[in-house]
Amino acid sequence: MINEKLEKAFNDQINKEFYSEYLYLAMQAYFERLNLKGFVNWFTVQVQEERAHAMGMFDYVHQRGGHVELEAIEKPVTNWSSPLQCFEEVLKHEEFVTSRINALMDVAEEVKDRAALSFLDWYLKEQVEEESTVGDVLATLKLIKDDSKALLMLDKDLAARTFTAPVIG
Ligand code: OFO
Repeated sequence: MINEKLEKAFNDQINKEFYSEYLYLAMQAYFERLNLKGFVNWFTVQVQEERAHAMGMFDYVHQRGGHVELEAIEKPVTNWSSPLQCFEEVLKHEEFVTSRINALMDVAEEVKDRAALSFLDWYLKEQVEEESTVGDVLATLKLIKDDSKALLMLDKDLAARTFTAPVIG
């Protein structure tokens, strides 16, 4: 049976993961408005990944005999001044998520739940990958500046991203 404090911390993180899904869906809509279909595709995959992150924890809490209690999802920002500014926000958000996963692991450590720590290892590695992927797109956007031809080339690259359901834990 999962410790109550840890159950609450998992529930908080499930809410954050659903918020991530919602935020990236808002960004997907932003790129739809800009008619940049490769970016739209990139966010479509990102949205699916966030849902998988949330559901991985949702299933885990149940597997451990705990209860999931869903809370309201915060309204995300829905507009950005440029693709560059949008990706700056993506990186900031992923760094925030990393800090939350670390905090969740702190609770698992505090209540000496080694099984939960081992489960959360996957999320920690995933955050390293997420920050690196986002950092790459951000670095390219910084180089592009106002060059619309280069932006369209990046858009074409981002159209190639595909979703593979992760095996969590
Ligand atoms: Fe983007 O990693 Fe989950 O939130």
